[in-house]
Amino acid sequence: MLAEQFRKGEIKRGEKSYMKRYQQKNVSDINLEDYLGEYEGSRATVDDMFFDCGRRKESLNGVWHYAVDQYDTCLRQHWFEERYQDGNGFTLPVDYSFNEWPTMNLPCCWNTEKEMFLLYEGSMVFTRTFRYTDMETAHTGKKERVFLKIGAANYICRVFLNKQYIGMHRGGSTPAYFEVTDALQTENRILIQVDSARRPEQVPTENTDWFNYGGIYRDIELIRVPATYIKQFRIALVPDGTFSKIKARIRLSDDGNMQSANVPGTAPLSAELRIPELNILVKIPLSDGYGELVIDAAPELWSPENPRLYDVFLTCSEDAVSDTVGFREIRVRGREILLNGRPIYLRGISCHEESVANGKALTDEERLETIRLAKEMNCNFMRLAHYPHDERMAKLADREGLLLWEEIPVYWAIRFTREATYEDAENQLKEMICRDWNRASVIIWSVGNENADSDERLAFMKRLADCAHAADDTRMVSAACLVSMDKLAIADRLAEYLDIIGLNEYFGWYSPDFDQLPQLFANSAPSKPVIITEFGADAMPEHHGTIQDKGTEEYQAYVYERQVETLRDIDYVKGTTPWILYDFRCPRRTSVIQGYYNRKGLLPPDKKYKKPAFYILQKYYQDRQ
Ligand code: GCB
Repeated sequence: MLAEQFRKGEIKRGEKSYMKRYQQKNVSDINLEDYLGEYEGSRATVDDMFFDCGRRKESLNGVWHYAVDQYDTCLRQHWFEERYQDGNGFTLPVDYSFNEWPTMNLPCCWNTEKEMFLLYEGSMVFTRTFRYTDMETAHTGKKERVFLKIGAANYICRVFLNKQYIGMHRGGSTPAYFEVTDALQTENRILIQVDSARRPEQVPTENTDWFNYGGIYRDIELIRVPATYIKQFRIALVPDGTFSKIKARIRLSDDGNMQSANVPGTAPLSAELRIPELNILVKIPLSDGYGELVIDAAPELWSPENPRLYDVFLTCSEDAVSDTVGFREIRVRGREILLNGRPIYLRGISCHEESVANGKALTDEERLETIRLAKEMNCNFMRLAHYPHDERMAKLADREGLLLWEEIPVYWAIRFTREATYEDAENQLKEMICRDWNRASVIIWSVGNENADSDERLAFMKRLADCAHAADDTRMVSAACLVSMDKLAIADRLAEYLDIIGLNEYFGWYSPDFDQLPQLFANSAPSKPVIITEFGADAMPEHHGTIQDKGTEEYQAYVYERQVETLRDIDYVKGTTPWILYDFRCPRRTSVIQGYYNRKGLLPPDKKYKKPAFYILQKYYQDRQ
């Protein structure tokens, strides 16, 4: 019956439906090679993101059914079409049963959910049902638009709703937004396939020094907006050294048909900005869907010591958003970093996003614990390595008063000559910038880490640095560079395109000769501030010995002592983020002192106590306040 209807052309399920392919090519899914090709379209990118702070959100977190789908059978067989329910006589046995599958509470990293998933990399399929009521249309007669936001899914996710392919997203640490307005019904079945496989052309590539967690590990939400909505809302202090102007920029989702703006006799379209505590209530004129305004204001400046935040509200016709923002100025003058016009030393620490219990899907308590530990060490700065952490982290840092470095996973040997890899990296960079643009705590965008200085890499990373500069004129751009061991100097050619030079050096560990460290600084004459973005040494928790014994807490403390002794006197070093706050899972680390963990933490993975090096850094930072 179905086949007959297909033959007669009475049923169309889209160009690439399983049945159609089956009939046209006379092959079934088992003989399809390019089964992925049809899931490349409708890719969610930075262009699909929109400003969502202060918006009404419906959470789809919670219980989802799942199946481990090692061979991508879901994609090959079009499970999302639910053919067995069609009632149209399809007789093949089916290889799935959504409602009988086991369940998992999302968001989470599957690796920490079950022991058998710990090392699993590949595809998993998640599904659930949910109800949707179109409130807006019911009450006002106006059609609302609905978007699905996935806070993060590592690395690729593909979304299907009510038997339709909605789209896909690449990049494991930035959010994906999909419009689902036309696919929604009252009763809905959603299916999300997540693929955590490491691949050489991805960003990062298959080789990193951290654990490859899989899953949908950040919030899954539905967001409702009016037909035309506020797509972008950026607000910051004007970085002109006067601390007396705030600039707001607004972009609508289209050219501004929110009101009858183009109809003669009606008021021109504008947005209304309100910051009650600054007595600001202004209209921002919009033309072609865009408007910006510089407003005289004297906000109390945000700083780690005084993390003053203001509630801001923006409305435009039927749409309204809000945010809580701090106003501060960060810039570079010569070899100095200035926060609110005053030189600052960045007393930092590097940090991965991980806990033993939850992998990357941290709870807010765990994030706060990280911030609290940094503050206890007298830090005013943290390097969120090596990929964008959850957006909550920057919101907490805004509130708690901690400056942040945010980074994309352009890590080690990326496929620098492959244009699609560049586009992926650039998209991740723009998504990170777009997501956290209003966060006062974020002062540096980093475009990569420890990439060897080749011509191809220089071209790739220069493009990224230019892109970050173009996207944001209120922050600094940096990268964590390698020491040039040939010259024993800071000589990375990328430095020319950065505002601040990040430098990873491991004297006392990978480079055993400490005396080379002062020599390195003597051989270098950077024209910009330098942050030592990494130094450190492994110490197995509670493993003791003398300062000759590598891998002991004593040796790690000795490395910290020698490092700070040298670094404190280098006038162009304007900050340090040693490697790293706590030990983290790492498949590459197989030695007996490591046990599949990178042990350079100042705390063990469970953060239960502090290794002695913690106190050395704490003391150094106290002296530098
Ligand atoms: C580095 C990397 C970092 C590693 C660290 C190490 O230079 O940037 O990701 O984990 O060294 O421990 O070797």
